[in-house]
Amino acid sequence: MATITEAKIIITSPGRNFVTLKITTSDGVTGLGDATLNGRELAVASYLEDHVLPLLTGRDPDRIEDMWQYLYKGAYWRRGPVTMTAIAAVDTALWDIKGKVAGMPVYDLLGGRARDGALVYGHASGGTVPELLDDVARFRDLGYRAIRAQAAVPGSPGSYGVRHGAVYEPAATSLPEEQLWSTEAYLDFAPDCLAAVRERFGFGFHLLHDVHHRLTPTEAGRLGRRLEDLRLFWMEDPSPAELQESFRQIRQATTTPIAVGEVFNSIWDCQQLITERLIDYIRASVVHAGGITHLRRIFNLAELYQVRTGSHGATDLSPVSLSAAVHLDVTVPNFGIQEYMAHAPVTHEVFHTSYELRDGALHPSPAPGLGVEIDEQAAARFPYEPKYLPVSRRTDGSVHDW
Ligand code: KDG
Ligand code: MG
Repeated sequence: MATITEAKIIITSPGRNFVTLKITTSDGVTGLGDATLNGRELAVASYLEDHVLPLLTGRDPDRIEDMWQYLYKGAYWRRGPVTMTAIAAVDTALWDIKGKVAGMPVYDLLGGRARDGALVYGHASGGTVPELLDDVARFRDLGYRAIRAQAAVPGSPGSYGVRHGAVYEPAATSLPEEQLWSTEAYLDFAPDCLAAVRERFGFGFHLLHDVHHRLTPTEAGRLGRRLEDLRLFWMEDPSPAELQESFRQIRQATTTPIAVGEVFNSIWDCQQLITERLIDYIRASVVHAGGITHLRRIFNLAELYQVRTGSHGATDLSPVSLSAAVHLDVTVPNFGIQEYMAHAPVTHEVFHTSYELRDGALHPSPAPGLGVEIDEQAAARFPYEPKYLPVSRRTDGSVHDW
């Protein structure tokens, strides 16, 4: 029996911060897991380094489910983003190893492909509506069949999702930037802005929009109703979702499809949302929801309730978890869409990937495992840089959801 002989954490910042777990077995097989928690990276690194790595040496890398239960139940303290991201890293690395040992891509270990590739959506944005329209045109020219549209709201400088450089990167400052937010200005602006996209480009592609947790259920219901004629693929994170039952109010107010879950860590965060069909798409990710093992459980529950998948895939999810997501996406019957924000070219100096974007879909490679390798020498050239996500404040100075 092979055993785990080495496990180490690689912290690197090629374009942005990433925390990666690398596990090596006695047979010399290596596996990678993403452990990046944007703005709180070192907490997960310490959880792994100080409390998990000492438990791994000598264990059987084949027993993925047992490892998951051991780390989850064995900690006594359950759930939460730090714990679940750390478990995800171990889980993902073990699936990578199992695939390499079997000589199979992870999607074959998961039952084989149910589709050729995973439809993705790209992120169009603009400081003004005309700029947004130009960006949508660019994504259409690149062959994207689904596009998220965000624009700066006049009078609300803290608008979410507007790219300033080549890559959208909200965690950009060494202390949190405080941004001004006006819900009133947003609600006046968003319907006209999204209507302008449909007016110029028509309905021959999927249009998505991210509210980023900034509305109350009443406001979200009103927005969803105003957007109905635009036939959005989804309205994302209309309200913070700690109170799962509050989504019933949004649901009753509008037929605009609802997507939620990028900040969820476990199946219990979305149990009611799924089983009462309060959402249409579940956005939990491999890295923040306990790895392939636990995300598959969430997706399987969702399948029973006709809820489809739409995994989070912003650039703070490393190429390792993006690849893991795509392997899972192509196997589950209830796949909906995969978010894809291409990483900065410098990120690929460290992470060598093999998935491919073709015809608006990501295709995992048939290479054994997850098909991602890390260049540790390159990683050492990009030391960690403390970076925080912004904080939103309303016009009266009080803190709002970012
Ligand atoms: O780290 C936070 C980002 O991942 C998040 O703001 C991105 O909302 C997001 C999205 O939909 O990609
Ligand atoms: Mg989002």
